[in-house]
Amino acid sequence: MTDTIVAIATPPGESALAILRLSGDLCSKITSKCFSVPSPTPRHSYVSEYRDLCGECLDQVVWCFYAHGKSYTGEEMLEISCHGNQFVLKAIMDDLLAYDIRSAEPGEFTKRAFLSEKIDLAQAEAVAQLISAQSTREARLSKRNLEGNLSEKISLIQQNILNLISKIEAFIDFPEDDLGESKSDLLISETTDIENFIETLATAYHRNSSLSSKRKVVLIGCPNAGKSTLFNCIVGYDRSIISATPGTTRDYVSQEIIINDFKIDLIDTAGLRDTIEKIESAGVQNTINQLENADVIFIVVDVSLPYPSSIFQYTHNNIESNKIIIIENKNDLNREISNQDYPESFQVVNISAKKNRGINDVIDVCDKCIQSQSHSDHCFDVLINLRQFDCLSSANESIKKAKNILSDCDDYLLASIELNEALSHIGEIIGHADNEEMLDKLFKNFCIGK
Ligand SMILES: Nc1nc2c(ncn2[C@@H]2O[C@H](COP(=O)(O)OP(=O)(O)OP(=O)(O)O)[C@@H](O)[C@H]2O)c(=O)[nH]1
Ligand SMILES: [Mg+2]
Repeated sequence: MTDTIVAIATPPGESALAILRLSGDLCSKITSKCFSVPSPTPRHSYVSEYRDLCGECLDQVVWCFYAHGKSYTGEEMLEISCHGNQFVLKAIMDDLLAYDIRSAEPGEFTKRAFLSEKIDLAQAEAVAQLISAQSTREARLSKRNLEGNLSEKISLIQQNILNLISKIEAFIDFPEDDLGESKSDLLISETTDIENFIETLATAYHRNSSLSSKRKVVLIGCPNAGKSTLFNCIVGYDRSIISATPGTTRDYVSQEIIINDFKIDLIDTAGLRDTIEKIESAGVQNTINQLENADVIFIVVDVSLPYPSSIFQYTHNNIESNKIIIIENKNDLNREISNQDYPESFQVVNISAKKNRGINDVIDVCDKCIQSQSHSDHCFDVLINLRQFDCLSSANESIKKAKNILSDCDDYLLASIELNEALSHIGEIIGHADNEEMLDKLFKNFCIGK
């Protein structure tokens, strides 16, 4: 009998609904005690009052029972949807904990799914990757891994290595069947094919940073250019203070937004100017710091004023010009600026933040700029994380050694040992259930309830 575990599977805070999830042998006892349904039909939605140990109704809930062997974890499971109020959730949670049920550890549901062989380790990792995906493409690729796309490739590699081992071992067992030069060449060529396949698969790891990191978009400009007004227009509410007094924004203000396929940290900054005022000068330094690692820099200029040449001293040489976009703001006022003054390579977008005109153009140009920097194509539609990359690299080291041994044609037993070593590294990608330490390390990074 396994412990029965429970977790709140939805994020904290107020919401229309929240979900509690249970896994273990006590699930059917709970349906009997709390909902008075002793033998629920699996995968059927019930609407019931949740009655606690004292018989008091805590909420009206929708629940679904999953039978042993036919659930995510492979154990009996129960999912309860209640109203998304923290007091309601706490009351239900406390009541469940009063039975012999304990709070789930992070990732414990998925760990149980893995241990009961419902999914392999690569699929378990895909669950965490899907939940934390930072871009549409990362989410799509994680879903493909979860469906078994990576596991299929791993199993193909395993098959090919096993074939190779059996051919070599046949020679070891029957040395009188001389391999001959052509057969030996064939083995080397098969080894090279496996090596190349693993190598190509491993390179998918290198595009991870472009798939799985949030993008950073920074608004800079002279004081009063309208940065905060534009910032508020993009985020959709009054996040930053706007005023006609130059030097209003001091600390930078950051807000996470989503533009099409990417999560973005949009950052409003203090206006750039030479100042001896201590706090403002700290703000200016903060702005300069924010330019580091920025994916897109919007230079907001006020078109009703002359060209602010001073601003370009801050966008020093090491910022690539394709990351910089000029936003000509206040186009509802008479134009004073001359656009001939801009460095030629910069894109220019014309808007009035105050009148909410041209904001979609800003969003479009930002999206295009980010897309153009995202090289996410690869011949395999898979996601490879660091752990998997390390396993692939170690496997390939052994494959290379085996190939060298085969080329020298001296010790087939040693080549077979190396190939078995490679097989073991490849196997770690989809997982051995006996490596407790590795499993604990891996699942502790999951969220609770998953
Ligand atoms: N006419 C006009 N006024 C604008 C426009 N955008 C901003 N303003 C005004 O310009 C003034 C400064 O706007 P902010 O958004 O606070 O400017 P900022 O660049 O954040 O200024 P600092 O935080 O001081 O660096 C405010 O009075 C805004 O209402 C615009 O498109 N047209
Ligand atoms: Mg401001």
